[in-house]
Amino acid sequence: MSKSEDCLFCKIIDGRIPSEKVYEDDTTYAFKDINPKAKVHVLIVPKDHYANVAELAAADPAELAHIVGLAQGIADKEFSGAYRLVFNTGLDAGQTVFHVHAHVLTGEKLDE
Ligand code: IU
Repeated sequence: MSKSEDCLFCKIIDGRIPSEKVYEDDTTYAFKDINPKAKVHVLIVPKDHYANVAELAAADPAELAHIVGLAQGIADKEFSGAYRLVFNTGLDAGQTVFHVHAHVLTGEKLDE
């Protein structure tokens, strides 16, 4: 499992920083965003460290597909199956944590 020592989300996955876990399996961890932008706002992260979604897609497309499936599952459980899936990629797009994470926004009708 590849880790990055200074990475905040690696520390969350390891439990060194607390989080409100909603799901975990061998490869993937999901937790509530501390600053929710929707009624349900979950971050899904691969346990392996990749800086962004392009790196993840190139190295492990099956994990990316797994994350999409988990997002769908959360939206099915929490709402009507509708959700917004966002991967901010790069500083100028608002990425602040450089461990790839899917924002899953659901639980209510979202603004367009
Ligand atoms: P961004 O796409 O890199 O901007 O998203 C980072 C998210 O991580 C952001 O929505 C924060 O609220 C969230 N977050 C968190 O849930 N827990 C933390 O300890 C920290 C950030 I720091």
